[in-house]
Amino acid sequence: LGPRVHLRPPPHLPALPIIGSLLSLRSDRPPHILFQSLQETYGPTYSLMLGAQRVLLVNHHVHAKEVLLKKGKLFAGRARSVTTDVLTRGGKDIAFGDYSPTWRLHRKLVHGALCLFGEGTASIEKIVCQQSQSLCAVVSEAASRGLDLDLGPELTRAVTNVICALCFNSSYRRGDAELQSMLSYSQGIVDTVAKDSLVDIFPWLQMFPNADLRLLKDCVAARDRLLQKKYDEHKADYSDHVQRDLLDALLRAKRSAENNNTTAAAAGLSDDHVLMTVGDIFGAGVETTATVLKWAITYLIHYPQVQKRIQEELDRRVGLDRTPQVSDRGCLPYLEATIREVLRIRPVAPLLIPHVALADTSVGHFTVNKGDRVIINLWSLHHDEKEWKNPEIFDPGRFLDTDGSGPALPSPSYLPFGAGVRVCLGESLAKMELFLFLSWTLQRFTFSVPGGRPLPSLEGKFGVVLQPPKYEVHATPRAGWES
Ligand code: HEM
Ligand code: PLO
Repeated sequence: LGPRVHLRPPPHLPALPIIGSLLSLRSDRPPHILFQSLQETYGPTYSLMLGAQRVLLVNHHVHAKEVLLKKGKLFAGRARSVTTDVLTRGGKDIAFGDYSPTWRLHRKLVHGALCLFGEGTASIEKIVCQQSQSLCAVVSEAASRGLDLDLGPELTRAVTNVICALCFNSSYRRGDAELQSMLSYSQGIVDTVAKDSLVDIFPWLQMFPNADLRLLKDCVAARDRLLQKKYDEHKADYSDHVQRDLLDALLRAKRSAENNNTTAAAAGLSDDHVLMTVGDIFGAGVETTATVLKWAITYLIHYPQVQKRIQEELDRRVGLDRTPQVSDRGCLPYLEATIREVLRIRPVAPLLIPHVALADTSVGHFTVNKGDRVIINLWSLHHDEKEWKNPEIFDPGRFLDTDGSGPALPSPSYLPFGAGVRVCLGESLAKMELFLFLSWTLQRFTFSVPGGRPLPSLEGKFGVVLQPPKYEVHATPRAGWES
């Protein structure tokens, strides 16, 4: 008798024909919180039906790691949906593209291009420091004129310029029209794509175009115009001898396949694939990092004592005579712990991107069928009361070792970037950006809400990324940085 004998289907929510478990999912709470609370009735791993689609929900780290790491390849598939197909021309990108040789090739190409840039990470560091400098100049200018500022667009411009440099070897000035258009189409996409909106649950609803789908299509069209323009420019002055950016790296791979008498399409390097890969990196590079920076500032405003302790650490370890650099990371453990805590308490992608089982398999003692979707509820992992004391309290101290001198990983229930074959491709870039942008700004400014205004909400707006609210901050230059 093998262990398989004990396999059984997971507990499941009630389901009706056609509408599936929709009646049990009616709620005014966002999906990650609803899925977390359903554990009380069904246990940490359960299944439900979205229309005719079976979905497995995983709310505990042991099963999450079985899916992502131990059986990573078996669960590396992605589902198609109406909205992600609009965004990615039918899954021709990395994040929403199914497991395939093409997907693997594009991950490898991006990874290689980002590493090349990194050569000792010096040149990415230089780009991020330039943008930190420019960000600080804008904040300083507002502060000197006594103006409060919505930091959101400023942080977004800074991270956009970093990813623009890496993807397209270009950057934007404040107020640039193309940047403005990018900010607004990207928000439109974040608001509409991959939400398990009715269109995604009932594919036949697309015959009745709804407002979300219209908005998404318009925003994607605007994005595609921008991507196409960059692509045409790069093709026009492409050279085999210089690789300026990610787009050049992809073009080089495409040319080399073509020189070997393989058609670009056969090699997985059609124009569509190249454009969608750059679109992913550009989109992921902007929306994720900008979102975390906004959450970080929001929490620092709520917890001024944390802000003060980071600044004291900066004063001690970096001082006033120079700006922070990547090599300071090791000696600023409290800042590092704060970044980890922000990523815990408000994970950018609280449900990751749904995975798909590529074969019949199992999770724990539960059977999983080929084609089932698997949603890892990162929110549940990061708010598990057995793993995290008072999970809704923001406390960077949890990520410090006992004597407070170095960072620590207090629980295995922590996966802000996912894990395994589908792990985030931008983890090290994102961490470097978070560290540099936060250390540069906190060295110079103290952030607070303008006098008399309420603190910004910590609730977050659920979508393909979990977004903080918009609000204005007051920046006070620190001693030695008054201009
Ligand atoms: C995927 C988190 C920044 C590129 C993911 C996933 C998570 C994640 C949770 C999904 C993993 C899964 O489905 O199992 C984050 C966080 C970031 C961040 C918290 C910032 C702090 C970035 C950046 C880039 C990027 C800067 C681009 C350079 C990607 C890509 C995927 C991905 C391409 C899809 C991977 C695949 O499906 O094979 N990220 N990410 N991310 N991320 Fe990130
Ligand atoms: C963000 C809006 C852009 O206009 C398009 C885009 C591309 C890639 C997506 C990203 C959006 C949101 C965050 C995603 C990323 C791929 C990986 C990343 C989903 C929709 C995460 C956090 O998983």
